[in-house]
Amino acid sequence: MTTSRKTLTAAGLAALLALLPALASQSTHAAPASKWTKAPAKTQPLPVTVQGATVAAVPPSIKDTAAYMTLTNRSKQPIKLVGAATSLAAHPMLMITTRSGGMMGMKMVPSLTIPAGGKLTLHRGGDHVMLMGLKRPLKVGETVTLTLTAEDGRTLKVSATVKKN
Ligand SMILES: [Cu+2]
Repeated sequence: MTTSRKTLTAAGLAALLALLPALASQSTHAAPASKWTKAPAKTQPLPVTVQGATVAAVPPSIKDTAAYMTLTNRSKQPIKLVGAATSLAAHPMLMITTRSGGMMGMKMVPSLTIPAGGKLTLHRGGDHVMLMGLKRPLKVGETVTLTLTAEDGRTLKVSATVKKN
């Protein structure tokens, strides 16, 4: 009994050892591959038109601001935005404005959707792209770049003007 068990274990171990390099190489190659195979297939730009993109000017001591714009979806499918990026701020994020019992607040959300053939308006007191942790003071009138990312990996570059409200 003991002998056969030992044999099994040894065989099992040998099989496992033989598998390990395969598993290891699979895991190191498979993860980036699945992540990147999506990107080349989605090189077309998002069918979205941007109008009136602005970033609210803030005094140099204030490190958070927000970006506003109107996004028009020219496709027949809703487009879910899942992220925002910019070199301007440490933590760009998608936010909604909440109201409860007369109190206004903001809440980070995982996505904002532009309805099929419709518009999503990002505005003060509504949905917006929050730019937390500004890395430098913004100048009124300057143009800054934001990148919005959709759920399928496609991105949209947005040029926004820094404006005083
Ligand atoms: Cu906010």
